[in-house]
Amino acid sequence: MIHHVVDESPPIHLLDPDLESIAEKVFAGRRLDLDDGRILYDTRDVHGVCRLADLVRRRMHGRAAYYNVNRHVNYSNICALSCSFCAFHRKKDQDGAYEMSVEEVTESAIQAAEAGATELHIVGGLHPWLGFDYYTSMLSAIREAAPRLHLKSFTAVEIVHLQRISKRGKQGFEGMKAVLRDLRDAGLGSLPGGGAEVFDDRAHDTAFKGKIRSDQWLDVHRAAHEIGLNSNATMLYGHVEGRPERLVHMDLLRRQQDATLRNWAAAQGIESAGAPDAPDAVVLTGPDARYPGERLPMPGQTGLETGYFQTIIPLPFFPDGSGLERLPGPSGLENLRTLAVARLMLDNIPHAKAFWIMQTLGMAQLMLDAGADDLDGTVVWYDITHLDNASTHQETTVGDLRRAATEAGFHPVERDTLYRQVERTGSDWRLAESPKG
Ligand code: V47
Repeated sequence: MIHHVVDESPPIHLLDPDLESIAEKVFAGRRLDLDDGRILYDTRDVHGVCRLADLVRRRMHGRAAYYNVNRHVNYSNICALSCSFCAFHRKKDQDGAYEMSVEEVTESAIQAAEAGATELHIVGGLHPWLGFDYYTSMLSAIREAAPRLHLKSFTAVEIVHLQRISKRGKQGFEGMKAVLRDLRDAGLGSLPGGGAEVFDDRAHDTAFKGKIRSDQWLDVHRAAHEIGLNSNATMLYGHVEGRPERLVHMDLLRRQQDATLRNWAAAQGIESAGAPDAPDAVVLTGPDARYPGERLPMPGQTGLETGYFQTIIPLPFFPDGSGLERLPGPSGLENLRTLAVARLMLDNIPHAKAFWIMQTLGMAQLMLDAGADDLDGTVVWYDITHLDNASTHQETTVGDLRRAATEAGFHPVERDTLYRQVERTGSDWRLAESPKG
């Protein structure tokens, strides 16, 4: 974690008087409630919302704009589910269906490591016949061949699938933890935030029927956090859900993170971090000199091993090629607002990511001024959206990401998956010394 001196804040001009009581709370580091969230979504002063999110972002991260050097590998698109929002899945005999062998995945990992990647993001469909062994062998083969690569792998729905096929016999939460331990021992470093979609049963039954619901998604991440793995959280929006469901989604993530950070603080003997009018809340976004050191478990810290949600990643829905092609998808302004609202509401998740692949690099650049502190990475072979489009295999260079951040007035900072600063010369990299004191 990198400590930042908070810049002198320029005054914030709000055009909507309804935003003033919210601004007071933000200035004081108080928690926003769901009614505040509704106002942030309904106000015409979307730029006022962005300014408030920017204040919070600068308190936490100064002018740093994080990115990483990463690669995505989708080991198979064959999936037992057929979610209507997803353009990626195929059935076994369908055109375009594929699965990679452990050797092929490992070869991609070696190439990624040789190109200087620090992270491999590995996800795939719920493959109907690959055994549990395939997954553990994949992780351990990569760890053997490319030991410095952090493996951010498998969404919560894949973990539930792996629990089913692992034949470990343990059910429920303890079974999840056991499977996660097996995966961790094989080389798993953290969980990506995918598959959360939106935590609402009606939207779920329309667009993601058959996929795990919010309670199971949250349980998988809680299990990961309990065994010391960090994870991210996505929110897929702009399809069949509405703004109120997005706020519920944020609230559920926020509650779970409160409990995780509270338990960690109690076990460390750290005084309760409660916000003035919400004693159970752990608010990281206030004018608080104790962030991050006394608010978050730091990587490598000895003592209680606790993971937590590192990053909120709002994902705008892409209708093309999906079963919901009739829908228009969210507008640019809605994307900007949703990122800013997520930054303000999710006051206990340290990072907010503008995933440039889905937001576009130009929009991600604007989002740096509206709450985002992370652009994701250099990413090659991104297949989840835009599958049949020749330009689907998207890559940006470190130079492009750094230029985008600098042009927007930020300091580009390369990070590893756990947000530790990376120093790099070409494909050679090492972790920077963390600041003392
Ligand atoms: O879970 C699927 C989404 C997610 C569509 O953790 C779609 O650092 C838009 O989770 N339109 C996968 N989105 C991507 C993901 C992710 C990406 C980058 C970084 C991280 C991280 C996580 O993509 C899926 C689903 O929610 N998705 N189909 C679509 N048509």
